[in-house]
Amino acid sequence: INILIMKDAKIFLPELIFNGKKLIGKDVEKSTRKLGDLKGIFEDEVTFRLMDPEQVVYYVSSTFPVEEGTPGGLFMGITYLMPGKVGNEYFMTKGHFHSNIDRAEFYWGVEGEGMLIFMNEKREVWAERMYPGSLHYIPGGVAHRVANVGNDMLIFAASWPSDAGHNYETIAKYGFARRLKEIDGKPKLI
Ligand code: PAN
Ligand code: ZN
Repeated sequence: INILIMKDAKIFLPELIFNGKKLIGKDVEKSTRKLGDLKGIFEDEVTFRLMDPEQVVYYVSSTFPVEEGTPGGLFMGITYLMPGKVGNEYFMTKGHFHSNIDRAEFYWGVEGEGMLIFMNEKREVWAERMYPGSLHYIPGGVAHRVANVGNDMLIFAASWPSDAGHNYETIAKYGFARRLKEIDGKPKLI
């Protein structure tokens, strides 16, 4: 009897679309990092100063379904990192530890060729190649940064806990213990 009078549960369309390249939806927020915002992260400061500070190095489209800092929620963002170099050092993201340092994250490659650089609290550095379909688990306590090692735009996606937070200060002050440079046409962590 009950079954006969029960209404169907609602079926909705998704609020967000990730069409493999773009994150689409009403609450998608875009942030942009220009060369001028990345002062101090590249080694060759002479070359850096000759470059256009207005040049866009990367932008991130993100969705924040809950308020920043909420325990248990998740965020997602797609990063579009341009090809280029400052001297022989590839264009890269600022890089950060999470403010709640034990919070982990997934990155996955969507388009282009990249290198995901990891550094733990002991300042040990390692890297993984990033390419369409590559999936990367970034454990808690590990700083992360991505460099574009190809000739085209690098697109990668990320999902991180809503209470991770971003600590950019440690990397701004001490950097990564190694730099990813193009040596004899190949990326090397030196
Ligand atoms: C990513 C990064 C994004 C940009 O969404 O925030 O790739 O890199 P920076 O934040 O280092 O400038 C992420 O790791 N979120 O936690
Ligand atoms: Zn992160």
